[in-house]
Amino acid sequence: MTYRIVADSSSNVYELKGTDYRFVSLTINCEDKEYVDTPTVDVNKMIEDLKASSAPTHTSCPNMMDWLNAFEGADCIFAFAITGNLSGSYSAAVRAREEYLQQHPECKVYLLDTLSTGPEMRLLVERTAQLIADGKSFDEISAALTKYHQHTHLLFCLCSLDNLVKNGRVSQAKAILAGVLGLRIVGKASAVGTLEELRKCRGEKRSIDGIYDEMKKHGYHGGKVRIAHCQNAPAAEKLSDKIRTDFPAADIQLEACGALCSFYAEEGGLLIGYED
Ligand code: X90
Repeated sequence: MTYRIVADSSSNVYELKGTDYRFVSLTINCEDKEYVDTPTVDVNKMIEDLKASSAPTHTSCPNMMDWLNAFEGADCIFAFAITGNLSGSYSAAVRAREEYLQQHPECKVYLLDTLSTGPEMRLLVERTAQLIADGKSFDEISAALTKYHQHTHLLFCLCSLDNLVKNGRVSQAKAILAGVLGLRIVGKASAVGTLEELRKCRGEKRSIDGIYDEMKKHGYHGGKVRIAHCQNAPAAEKLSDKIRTDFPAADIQLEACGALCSFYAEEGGLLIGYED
């Protein structure tokens, strides 16, 4: 019995040591350039190139065949997709699961619309790897994941919503608010997998304080935290230090956003996945 974990690249998980793991890429397109989200993308250069170009930029999700290829050869699959409310990745994965189960009726596919992205997806992937390592059955793991998902959350802090607005992922009205100089939008992935604004903060210190306040308000009490930043390691470290003053033993890890998350989170952006 082979177990495999598959997630789309919005999770920023490109490899998982000791686990049969595959990712399926989203893509960023600008004029004649294409950035397929893999760990080899030079994200800093991508951001510079996109800044220098005035052409419209858009993104595209993996298609059914991308997911299907990632499933191929495994008996039991656990698959995680970016919120279906903002991307077609989950729909493509649904079709891939149907196809895969038709071709291999003996196989099993657990597929989750994470209603989220980035580091919350990482938490789900990591938990899955742990459950597999613990020798749990497909059904036990599926039930545990559905339950665990109720206790994982995503917050974000963004300095700009430009790319989200330009690509129709949040309304223009929100963009006008975010456009006010020096304001950062702290928000969360809503229950239906959309961006929900929680507060506007001026400056980095206030926004880090704001994020941590929101975490506590939403039930954080020392669980795992994964922070993905777009060219903003210092802010991620400050948030991590702040959490550790209350919870010195907390399992916190920081990472740089991959291509897709960097494109939408934009320079300075933070994505925070945490357990309540
Ligand atoms: O299918 C596609 O082309 C991809 C579209 C993805 C759009 C959203 C990406 C968001 C990345 C931004 C802040 C956190 C958002 C919370 C989501 C519920 C990160």
